[in-house]
Amino acid sequence: MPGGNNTVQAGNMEMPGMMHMQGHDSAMPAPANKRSAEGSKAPGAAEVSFNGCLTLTAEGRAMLNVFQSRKVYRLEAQPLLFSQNANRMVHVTGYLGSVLAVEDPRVPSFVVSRLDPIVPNCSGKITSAQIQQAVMKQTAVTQGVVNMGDLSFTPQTIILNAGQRVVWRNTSSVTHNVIGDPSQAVNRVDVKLPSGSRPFGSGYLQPGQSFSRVFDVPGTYQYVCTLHENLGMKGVIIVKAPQILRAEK
Ligand SMILES: [Cu+2]
Repeated sequence: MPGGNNTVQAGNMEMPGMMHMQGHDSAMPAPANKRSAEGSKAPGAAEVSFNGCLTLTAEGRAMLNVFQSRKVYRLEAQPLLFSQNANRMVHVTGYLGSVLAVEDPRVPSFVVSRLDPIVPNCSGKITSAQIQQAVMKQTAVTQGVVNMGDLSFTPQTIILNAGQRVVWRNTSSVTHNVIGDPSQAVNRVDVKLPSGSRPFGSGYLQPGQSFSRVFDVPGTYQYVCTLHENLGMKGVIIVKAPQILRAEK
């Protein structure tokens, strides 16, 4: 298992009040690209991201308690988005400040343009490394391609919106398969599907061959390569209902 990429995004964790980066040729080329494309909403307002626990007050206000910080923001966006994600650790991207009157100057507002749930609770036992890993999983995947190595699916976990297609490519030199059917698995418990979804299987995939499937039913899918299941060749697909978990303003 190669672990070399895990440290690359360390600087991306939490960036309240992030400085504008000048276009240095040598350092950190990638992260700035995404931001510059979206920076036209509020003049002077730089898009920033936070990780934190989303809670709802008795009055129904959405608050973000920033991870490993005393900072609290009142979140603004679609109420549905917040009620679906209450008491979860979330990754929010958006803008500081608001056009609305600030009710409590000690609690600044944060206008959410995008929200990704990253951990289904707000346990204090979560480490920043785990948060970072979860954020990377959430944000890294834009297209559903899974490469099949000698004994692994890469990425092992892929996150999609409902209706998207996953393509598995056998990029190794050995035969594999993709099995999301408990009755075909070596160990039934290795395969799990959301209720309402249909089992699937690719048949044998020789080196160079591929298989694809569209995922319409939201939920978590655990699948295996039955030829290497006992050696740990397992994968996970998380299919999200986009209208609930993602808000584009
Ligand atoms: Cu295999």
